[in-house]
Amino acid sequence: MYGWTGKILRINLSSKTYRQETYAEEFAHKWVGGRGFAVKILWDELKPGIDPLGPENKLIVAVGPIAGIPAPNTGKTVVAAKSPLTGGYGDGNLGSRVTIQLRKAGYDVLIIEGKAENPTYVTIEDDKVAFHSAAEIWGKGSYDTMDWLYAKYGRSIGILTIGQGGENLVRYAIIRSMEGRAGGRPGMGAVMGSKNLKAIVVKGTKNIPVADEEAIKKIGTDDLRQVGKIDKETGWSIQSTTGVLAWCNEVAALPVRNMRKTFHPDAWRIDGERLNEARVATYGCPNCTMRCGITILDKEGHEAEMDYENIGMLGSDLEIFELAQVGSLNFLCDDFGLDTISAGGTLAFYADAIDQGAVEGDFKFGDAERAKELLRLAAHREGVGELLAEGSLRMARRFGHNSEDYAMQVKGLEISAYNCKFIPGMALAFGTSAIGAHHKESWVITYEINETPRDSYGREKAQKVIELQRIRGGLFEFIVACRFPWVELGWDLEHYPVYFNKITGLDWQLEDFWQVSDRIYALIRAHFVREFPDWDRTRDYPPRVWFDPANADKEGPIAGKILDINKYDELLAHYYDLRGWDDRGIPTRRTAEKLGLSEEFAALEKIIKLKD
Ligand code: PTT
Ligand code: SF4
Repeated sequence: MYGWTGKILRINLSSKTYRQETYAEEFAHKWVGGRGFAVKILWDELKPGIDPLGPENKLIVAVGPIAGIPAPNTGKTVVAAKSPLTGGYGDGNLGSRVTIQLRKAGYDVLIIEGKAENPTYVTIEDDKVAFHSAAEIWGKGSYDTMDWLYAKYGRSIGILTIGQGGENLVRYAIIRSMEGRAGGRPGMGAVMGSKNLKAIVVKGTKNIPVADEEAIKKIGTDDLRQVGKIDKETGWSIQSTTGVLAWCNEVAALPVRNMRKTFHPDAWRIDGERLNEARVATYGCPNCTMRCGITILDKEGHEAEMDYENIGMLGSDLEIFELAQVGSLNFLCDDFGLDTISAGGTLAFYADAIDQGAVEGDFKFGDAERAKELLRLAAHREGVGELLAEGSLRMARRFGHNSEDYAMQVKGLEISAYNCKFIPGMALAFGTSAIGAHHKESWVITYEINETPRDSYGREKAQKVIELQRIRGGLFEFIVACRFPWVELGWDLEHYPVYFNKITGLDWQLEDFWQVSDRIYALIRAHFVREFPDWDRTRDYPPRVWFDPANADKEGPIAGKILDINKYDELLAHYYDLRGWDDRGIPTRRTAEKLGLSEEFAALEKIIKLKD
């Protein structure tokens, strides 16, 4: 088998044992890699109802067939587990040297199970796995931890680590890797922490099995150069992801004040132009020629790496418009290992709940110093941090007073930095995003605002959401590559079957990938339904406040406009129909069969009756 190493490394932290397992070609062809491998393994191996923060949960680290080869943006890795934030399948995708080192060590997948007795870190060097005491690094931030590991093992190693947030089981703790890379929004860092696992270090020396090595070397190297050239010509990485902030402000899509407002006159102070002016360094993932990580000096003088989501959620949504202060909040999230989106959304919800009288507290929008202190408290679960560490949905359920209506999340995962109070297609994208409200699955917002009437709820919007989910939540997550060349530079999708075929020796067309995407989407949905057998379509609704006329903007481009709940429900019905899911949002028996999931759905049928 080319393209895949065909090997899984299973590590048990309770017994300090490990073993290599092989998987069949059929498994590789059906699930391809990354998210595909993770969703199938977790489906097979997790018992429904387990505590995501208990030893029965498993952490999967998975790459895909094109990961790590010299072709554009192939330095990404998927981390996945049952989510402590949503209770369903959760994952994330981060740039890491682990991608290449894991492939060179001879594996496509790591399965980490059990729980170490004491704080531990694990090293994987080809066939050798060792368990080490993490006593010296437990309690340290992710930057110090990475420096400590680099000093011991050299800078070429792949590292996945957590900060204090993961150690203290903050439900939105992420996993960190090289420089500013972070991933696993739905609490993958907390799952590592729950296993007393501070870090995973990987180093490999083998060759990645490629069918046509000469061809991939030539095409991949040419294409890396080409992507770099297009980036230079377009100037995309001058502002990188933050270029979108000014646009969001202009079209009334910016998160401001817990998403109660959609634009702000001070937004320019934290936009991409200001960020580029403040730039002190640029970082990127391995195998990337359009490096997008921009760092600035934060208020305390640390280097903080900033993306749009981070600035939107820790800046405008908290009404903090001093770039260095936003940098400080970003740096703290990175060091503590907290997801910036959920951390920002949770703090914004807290300030809003205090404003609305749902709870007493001493935090106000715009108070950067207190926000920093609250992040520290959350990461250590001290004082009010015990509450903040739970995320906005659980907090709302404790506060009552209808505060759940303005907890800006779907399925427990905080909404990324796009305020959709009047953007129906993007609201649907958040509503139906596989793992909770993440923009990574379907970023339909530019299509919707630039190319369609914003107030339409037509079937074509549901179709577009699915089309993007197939590419973003599917293709890029299972072949495992960064999607930015395609999203930002218009790099043709047709390049991907070429890489895939040269690597695997197969002859797939783009259409072949969409079947895999739909299969993965259906099985992720099955995970959620298995955990929540009372599943109904309201779980695919965004928060109530986006439907509340009292919450409509009073001025600006969308003054007086708000989402219509009945029309949203019709849009959702189109989405289900196009996907072959029933009116509860569950794939039908026929769809499951078509996707080769009869066995999995027969198991699901023991929990909930399926429809034809
Ligand atoms: C991703 C989510 C994002 S998406 C951002 S900014 W973005 C936030 N970044 C965080 C951060 O930084 N520090 C932190 N403590 N928490 C953070 N949480 C947020 O996490 C990321 C880039 C970006 S920057 C994006 S869009 C693209 N995402 C990709 C994806 O999801 N899949 C894929 N195949 N390619 C992608 N390319 C781009 O990668 P999650 P990274 Mg992250 C500091 O993982 O859980 O999906 O959350 O991976 O290596 O940092 O690169 O405007
Ligand atoms: Fe990493 Fe950015 Fe390059 Fe994508 S574009 S591979 S996120 S540095």
